[in-house]
Amino acid sequence: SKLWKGALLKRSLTLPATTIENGKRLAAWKAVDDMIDPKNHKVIGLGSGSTIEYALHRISSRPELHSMLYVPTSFQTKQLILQNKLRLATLEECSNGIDLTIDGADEIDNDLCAIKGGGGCLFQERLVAQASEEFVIIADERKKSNNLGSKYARGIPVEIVPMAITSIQRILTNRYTQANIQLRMATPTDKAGPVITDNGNLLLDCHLGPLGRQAATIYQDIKLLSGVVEVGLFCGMAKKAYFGNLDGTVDIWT
Ligand code: ABF
Repeated sequence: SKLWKGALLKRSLTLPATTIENGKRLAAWKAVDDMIDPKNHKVIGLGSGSTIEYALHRISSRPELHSMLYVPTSFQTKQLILQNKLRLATLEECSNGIDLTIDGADEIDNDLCAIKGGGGCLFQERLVAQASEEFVIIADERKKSNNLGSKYARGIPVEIVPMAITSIQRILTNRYTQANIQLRMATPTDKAGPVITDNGNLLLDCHLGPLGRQAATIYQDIKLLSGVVEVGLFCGMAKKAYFGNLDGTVDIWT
């Protein structure tokens, strides 16, 4: 269509039908088309990561979605909103809240509990999600899980104020004796130093093993420690999850 624009959009249109990237695109496009209401929505929150880029492309291709405000959850998403010439708003400006937020995730279980923060944006993602009337997750089929923590290899991300990093790593290591808890480094060889989040903090990746139904409890236990800014376990937040499958279909979990 003449309405479609943007280099990345062109890239996504040429994707073979059975790729992970196509799964991301299918989920993102369906969620945008199903969930954003051009007549009633005024403010939309946008998550971070590669799947959310496809949501941006879809929004960009539909002029009736250009009048509303878009709230980013990271430096990456802020740049995408600007590049796509959409209307940018900060969370502070949205005194009436956010109508809907669409975001990616790293692993999602049948209760729509999700591991998030593989991209390091968990704090702003949570802030925007909790300010939203509705929260929807988009992902490719690899992210479906029967037992949270059994699939995503990097562990539960925890964002921590720098001065607390050593003490919290020690506390968590003592508390979860089977766990492997690592400071996230910018490169595998550690030469570039630790990852610094958009908020100037550090990240611990906590391999706790499969969580079963304990995810919400573990979230609270870790979040209660002073110095912890956010924990990448999002339970009881999502209303729906859209999964793009390799066979070209989309599954919707509610
Ligand atoms: C954000 O981006 C994060 O919470 C999650 O870690 C990541 C998912 O990225 P992708 O869509 O690239 O897999 O949503």
